[in-house]
Amino acid sequence: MREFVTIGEPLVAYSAQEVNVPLDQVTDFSRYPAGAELNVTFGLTRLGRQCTYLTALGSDNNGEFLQHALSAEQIDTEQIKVDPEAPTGIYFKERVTAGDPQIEYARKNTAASRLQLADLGELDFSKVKLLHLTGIAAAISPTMFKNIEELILIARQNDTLISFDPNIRPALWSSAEQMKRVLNRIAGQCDIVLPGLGEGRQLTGGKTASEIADFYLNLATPKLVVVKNGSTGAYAKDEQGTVIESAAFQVDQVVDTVGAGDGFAAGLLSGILAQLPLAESLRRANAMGAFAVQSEGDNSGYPDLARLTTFLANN
Ligand code: KDG
Repeated sequence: MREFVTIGEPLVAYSAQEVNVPLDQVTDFSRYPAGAELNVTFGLTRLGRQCTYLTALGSDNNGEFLQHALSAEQIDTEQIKVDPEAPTGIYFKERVTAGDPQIEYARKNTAASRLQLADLGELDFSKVKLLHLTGIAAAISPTMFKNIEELILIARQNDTLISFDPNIRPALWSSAEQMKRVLNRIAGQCDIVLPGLGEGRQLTGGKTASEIADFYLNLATPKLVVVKNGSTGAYAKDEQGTVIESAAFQVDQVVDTVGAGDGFAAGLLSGILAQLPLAESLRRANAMGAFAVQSEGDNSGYPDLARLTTFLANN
């Protein structure tokens, strides 16, 4: 497998073309590849990193659509199982001019939710530098949760760094208590934790970015916590107590906020893989977030490395 590995559920996003119309009245949708882990993988690949994505797709037109999209981005799809017995997950997304859009999932008993790590054969972690996990994958099924626990063990045995974005999705959990307990347990086993400010407040009870960072840095494994705060920027603190705050870039028009956090993660992790100083990785992360919010698809705004470099040089 390649230097970056993730596991999760790719979704086909059906994105409303009518603006500020509730989903039940929308008739015109465009189709995009989506899913938090897929978004991060797309972002990293565009920035020149080598990525492997572990998942399962149904043998349906949505699955084919995602296979084409992953192959078009040159992502390693060797470890993608096709499950003829289960559908590919999809979701519908509103188009709004202010705030976050409403979304609705159709992702119960999907191919990805049934995937077992053993279905993918031997996973060779010898060249893997970074394993990225999210709380969405942890939530979709007990089977996928077990995959995450197994991958954490494999990564630990291979000295692979692990990053974790809690990506709170209350609709996928049976209770807020369960969500909090499970996500914090995973976070405690990962090296890099990337909560949003609102997510961090819900998960830790801390109010400020500094309190949230300290909560995770006091657990067994985390060495770096980066608290994302949307249009404001990000707060990072490492195990030595070094704090770096990095401001967000201003954008003229926000088209869609979904996928901005994953773009941020891709920017940050690309810098970490390239062994850039943390302050530079955070600038990359904020820049990716700024690109992301200016386009409709969850990942369609992510730039390639040349565009990102030009943007950073000019801003
Ligand atoms: O972070 C963006 C994701 O929310 C989006 O692509 C869809 O994975 C998705 C989800 O579960 O919400």
